Amino acid sequence: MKRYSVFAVAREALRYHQGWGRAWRSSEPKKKYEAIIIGAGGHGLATAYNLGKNHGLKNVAILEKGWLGGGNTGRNTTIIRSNYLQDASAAIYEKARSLYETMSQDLNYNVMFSPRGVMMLAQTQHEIRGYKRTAHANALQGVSTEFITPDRVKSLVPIINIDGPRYPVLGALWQPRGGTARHDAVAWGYARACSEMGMDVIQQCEVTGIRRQNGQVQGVETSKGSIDCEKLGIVVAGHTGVLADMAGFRMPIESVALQALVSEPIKPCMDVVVMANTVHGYMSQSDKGEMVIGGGADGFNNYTQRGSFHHVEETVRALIETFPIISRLKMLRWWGGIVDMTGDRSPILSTTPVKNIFINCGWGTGGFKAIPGSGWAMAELMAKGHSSLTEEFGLNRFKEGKFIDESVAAGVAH
Ligand code: FAD
Ligand code: PYC
Repeated sequence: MKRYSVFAVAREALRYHQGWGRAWRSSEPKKKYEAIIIGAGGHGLATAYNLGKNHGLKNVAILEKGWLGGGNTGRNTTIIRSNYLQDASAAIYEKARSLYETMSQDLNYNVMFSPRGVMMLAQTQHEIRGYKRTAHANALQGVSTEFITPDRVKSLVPIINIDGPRYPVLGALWQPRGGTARHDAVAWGYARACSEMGMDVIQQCEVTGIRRQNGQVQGVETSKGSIDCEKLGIVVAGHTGVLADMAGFRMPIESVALQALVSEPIKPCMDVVVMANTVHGYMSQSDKGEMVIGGGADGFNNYTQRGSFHHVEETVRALIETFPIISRLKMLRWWGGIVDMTGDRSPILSTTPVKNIFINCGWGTGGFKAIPGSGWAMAELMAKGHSSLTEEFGLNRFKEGKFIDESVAAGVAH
């Protein structure tokens, strides 16, 4: 008789309870799908969810080479905000932020959205000008942000040192309805909803080839065999270049490591998110009490899911000046993800040179916040061939020079 450990039984019970029976057992793909999405990160899962919910396309498979949310979606620092400069960006990021407000109810899954407020510190005259400009643009776009004084910063974040010798705090761009959510719950919630619609979420299924005929997609080769599809969505973040190569075209994307770390847990001491872009550091406190810390992306291309030593040292050094109370904290965990950077720091949601292949990538260091809006827009693009939210994020902008410069909004991690 087969014997199960207590943990295995508990795990199965949890899976059953979460309604993932189909997704977890379905390791055998069907022969043909209306649509295949490559990548079970937040953007791939949200795309599939919206294909089913908004467009009635439910014969869909989501193929994942690792595990649900095991890419950047489960590795990020969960900051959600929509304080971008350009109108096209404000539209998609604010759509996403507003969808986060109701996501737990929509998915019937607690994603722990916490609109605690996000501030970006201005620590140079240049940043003051930049953030005031963003606040004015946001007012016109209907995004609620404001530029606040150092005294207001201090009252919102009592542990901050606003008189830092190198970089005093001169003000901040404040978005009161920005915040955080639990990243892996976002992936799990979407996966369960997709599974409930009858879709197949197939893990440990690596796409190794993309079949085409007469300039049109036919299907994919995977580690579990060959599968046909009518439409294909490539949503693989840092592996975009690899998948595009399989489909026979090139992408204007670079893959680099971005890292983060958490401290040992301490009592609640900071209830907003603070980003210090000039010194390349940011910090929030998790529900468990850990200080969640991150900094800039590595300056070289890489596919290794870990960060470099010099960055972590720089980040911690900068944050200690701004938050002296963290100087004696022990660090608990440290990890990295491979992010997909475009030259203008804006995403790509686009048709491609191959008919019926669509691509969603280029979210770089800032795509967690965009997941629900991106999924909504990408599904519309795949179902109808166009979406008002994706129009300006097409691949042709790199040919035509119509860049959507968001280097200030991308801020800290670049
Ligand atoms: P992913 O979650 O990476 O999903 C892509 C999936 O594709 C992966 O699971 C991968 O295994 C799979 N895949 C790849 N190749 C194949 C293949 N051949 N076959 C099948 N599957 C394949 N954003 C924010 O908004 N706020 C933040 O605070 C923030 N902090 C960050 C901190 C860190 C340390 C990192 C690394 C990123 C951070 N980001 C943040 C960025 C954010 O995490 C990403 O932009 C977002 O998660 C991208 O989601 P995705 O679904 O596109 O990619
Ligand atoms: O996009 O807000 C963001 C972010 C913070 C840290 C990494 N990305």
